[in-house]
Amino acid sequence: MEKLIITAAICGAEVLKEHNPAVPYTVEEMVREAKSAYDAGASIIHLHVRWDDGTPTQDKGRFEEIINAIKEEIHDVIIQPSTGGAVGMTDDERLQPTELKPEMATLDCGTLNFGGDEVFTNTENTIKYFGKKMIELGIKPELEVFDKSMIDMALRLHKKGFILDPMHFDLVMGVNGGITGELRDFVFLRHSLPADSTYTVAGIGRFEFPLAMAAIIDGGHVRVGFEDNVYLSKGVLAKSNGELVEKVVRMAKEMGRQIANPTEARQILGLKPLTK
Ligand code: KMH
Ligand code: ZN
Repeated sequence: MEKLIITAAICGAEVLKEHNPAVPYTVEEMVREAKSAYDAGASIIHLHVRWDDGTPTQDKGRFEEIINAIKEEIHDVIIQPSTGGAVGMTDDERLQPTELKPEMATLDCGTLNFGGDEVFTNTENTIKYFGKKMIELGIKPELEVFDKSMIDMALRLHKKGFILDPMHFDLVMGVNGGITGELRDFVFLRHSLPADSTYTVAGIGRFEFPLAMAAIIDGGHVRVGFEDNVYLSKGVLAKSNGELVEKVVRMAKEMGRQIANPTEARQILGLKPLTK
């Protein structure tokens, strides 16, 4: 079986220090959390950024500052900025980090309720616009799907040339408004993907580790991190993103699955090798 790629979603746009004091906002905190995840075995950092007071932003300069600071500490890690940003941001606001030409970025494949009155809007034209932009800039999209219909949308837009092969999906499961994190739904989504695609699974809250185990067994890949879940186990806050990654590494080892380093992750995902 392919080695396991672990992505750490270290920050997100919604989770706060009130939920877990280790949630990073400042440049130094971002570096600390990225490094803890990398040292534990993550090869991809899914990155949202905040201002020092915790406000989410897609500001290009803030992304640049934080990416440079992370890369100074961990040179070979794959940085995957979010183009989802936070609910309510405009398309062009969300796209700012793509101007830095990262290797990967997320591409959200549909609109969903996001709890309360919040709606995370991704119209068909938004997805086409983001897809085209990523092709122009040579960025590999991680296709974030929060429900089965979003896989179908990605496949339609792939046929029309807005998304290129090889496709890589992120099954985000358990968002309030999206598909549940139950195993039955994981099997449904997983078997709805093209055979030549790769996927990672991001289980929200209590679904994080059961779905990680399902993907480990199935040959998929795993995303963990404070964006999705702040607990190491029931009622026990994780001290760092690294602790969440360490748990996945332990689970993978028990199941005989080896962990991919960033070079191996690039090979699996069809990314260019690092030149220096
Ligand atoms: N913060 C959510 C509204 C992404 O990173 O692409 C969107 C999100 C998805 O987190
Ligand atoms: Zn995200």
